[in-house]
Amino acid sequence: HPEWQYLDLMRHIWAHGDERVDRTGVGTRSVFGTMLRFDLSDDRVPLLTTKRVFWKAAAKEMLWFLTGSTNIRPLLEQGVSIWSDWPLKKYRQASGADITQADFERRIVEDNAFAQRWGDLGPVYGKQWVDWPTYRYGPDGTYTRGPGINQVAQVVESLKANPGSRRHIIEGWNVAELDAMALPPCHKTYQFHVAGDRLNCLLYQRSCDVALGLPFNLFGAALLTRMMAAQTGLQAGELVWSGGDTHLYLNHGDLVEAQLGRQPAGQPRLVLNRVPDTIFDHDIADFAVTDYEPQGVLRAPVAV
Ligand code: DHF
Ligand code: TMP
Repeated sequence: HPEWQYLDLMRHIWAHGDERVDRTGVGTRSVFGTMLRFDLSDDRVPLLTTKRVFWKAAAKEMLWFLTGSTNIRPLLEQGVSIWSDWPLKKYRQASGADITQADFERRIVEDNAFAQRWGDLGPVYGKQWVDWPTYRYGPDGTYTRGPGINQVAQVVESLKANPGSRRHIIEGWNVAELDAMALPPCHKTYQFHVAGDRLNCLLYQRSCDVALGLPFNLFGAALLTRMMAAQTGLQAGELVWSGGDTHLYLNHGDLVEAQLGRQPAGQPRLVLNRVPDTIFDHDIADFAVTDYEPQGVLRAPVAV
């Protein structure tokens, strides 16, 4: 079963990872330089069965990237709270207010001015993917703004026009803007590759929370690959996932122990019900997961 790769990685990190103090102060066990491979053919999707993964939240996050939005408001309107911790922390620090996460989220949804002021994450994935800022160097030695670049649209076009290219890349790591981002991109580089009628994808993730982030990131990358394949008349081939600092937080021990006591079972499938005119016109209703009978939810705290 392909999921053993995930469980073996988890077991290896917990047993042999280097213990280190990380940015969040929680501490991790970590290994550097890891790889997982998943066959995406025949609607197969790397969706974990050893715990329930809320794949619709991951799908909504991916569609939110494609809209170019960097504000958590549209996510909250769809019931997705995975990006709330960071704006909430900032608001609490700035205002000194002792607001609950639920009240903060309600205010973001109900109060547009509040959402503009406190709900934005800076120029994160969505901005870089579909509106990467450009600057033109003029004869007088000054820069002027050029039009933004839609990398996703460009890769769709390059896959069709020049499938053999080795330059099909969507990049999140805009060095000049990292300091304005709530979190520099983790899943920072997606490279696509055409082999015959197959579309392969390699995701390079510089930093990976194996227990919480990775299940979402694998599903998201598979979904993106499927949408790209649908737009370009290709079949999804293989997802190659590659991690830099690949870690387990020290407070995830209960989850690790519980999950490693389970056995993967079943082969979930991701069905695309509809292929819209462009990759930007997808709706969550376009996606269905079948044959998914996961074991129970495993909760763990997110390190902020
Ligand atoms: N920080 C850290 N430390 N780890 C992350 O995985 C992470 N991921 C981010 C932003 N910052 C991060 C964005 N993605 C969850 C999943 C993905 C995600 C953020 C959070 C999460 O909490 N998942 C829980 C609950 C999911 C739900 O209720 O919808 C899970 O059990 O999978
Ligand atoms: P860092 O910026 O100090 O590396 O912290 C980011 C943390 O968030 C790290 O634990 C990796 C995790 N993460 C994921 O694993 N996947 C994601 O999609 C995101 C946004 C973060």
